[in-house]
Amino acid sequence: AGIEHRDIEILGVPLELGAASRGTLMGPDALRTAGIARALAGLGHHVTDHGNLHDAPLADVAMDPEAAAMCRFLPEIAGWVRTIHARSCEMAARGGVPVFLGGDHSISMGTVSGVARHCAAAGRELAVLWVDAHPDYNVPSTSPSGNMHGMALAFLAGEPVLASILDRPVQAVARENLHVFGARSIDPGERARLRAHGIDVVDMRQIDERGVAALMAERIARWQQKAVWLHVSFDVDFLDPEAAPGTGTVVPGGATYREAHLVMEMLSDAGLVCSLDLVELNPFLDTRGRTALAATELVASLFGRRVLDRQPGATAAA
Ligand code: 4U7
Ligand code: MN
Ligand code: MN
Ligand code: MN
Repeated sequence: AGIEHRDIEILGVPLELGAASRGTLMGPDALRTAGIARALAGLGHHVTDHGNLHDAPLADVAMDPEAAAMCRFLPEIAGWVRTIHARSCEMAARGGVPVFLGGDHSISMGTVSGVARHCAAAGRELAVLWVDAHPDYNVPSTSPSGNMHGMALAFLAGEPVLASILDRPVQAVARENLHVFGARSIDPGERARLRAHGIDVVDMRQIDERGVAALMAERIARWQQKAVWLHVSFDVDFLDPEAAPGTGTVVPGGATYREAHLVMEMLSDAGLVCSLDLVELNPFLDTRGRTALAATELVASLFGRRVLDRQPGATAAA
């Protein structure tokens, strides 16, 4: 069975100020060195690399001052988010598959909000799969660090205190359409908010107990029923530090290399993914490109690479 060929549009977003450690600004270039565009083109896709976004001007953010004081590099990051948002919305509207190479995870405030704006205009329901060791659901008052990559999903859920990061109304993603997958580090205030909001969080224990296949099959069935636009936001710290040492917030007990591929393969079979973030790669911390290469292989799986063709009906049972 052949794969469906798609127009893939790559945009590098070299932002690092949302994370505690410097170096994710080299992420897009390391992924290019690892051969991400070649791998996708080799699968038959039409790939356009738009290069990297440039430094954005500082933004004036009308946030409550007490909250703003808890957000590190707020004017810088809001400037980037506004620029990313405009580009993302434009890319989504062109009809290809936008692929954003980070950059720390605060870029997703722009990428996903841009896609969300397009979906609202096009009448598509948006679902977001946040593949990550962390839910990134902090608000300024619950963040232990003030680092904005830990607040990205809360912003996308429409958290009012963060809304002024964007210079236009935020098209919030419905809470029932937010899915965190792979969590194993959640802050106390963050946990309380996730529970209060009823967010679907798959932690590593569930993955241990039930396996990736059953958990993904359940979610895929729901997404297919609703014919959603699925945006995947993939933080490389989902992977165990053994498989992906090149990131600033490693947490032990992560997904194996194969578990991560199975997520991608199942998503690819389902044909649901319309946009992707690949974030938090820090080449300065990497070991001989291991994390950049692993991430590149995972993206290839997401866009159709298979070891063997599968027979119709050979999909995993829930
Ligand atoms: B990442 C953290 F306290 N929760 O808010 C925080 F543990 O994009 C980490 O998922 C956030 O890597 C990690 O600073 C953000 C911390
Ligand atoms: Mn993250
Ligand atoms: Mn993370
Ligand atoms: Mn991180």
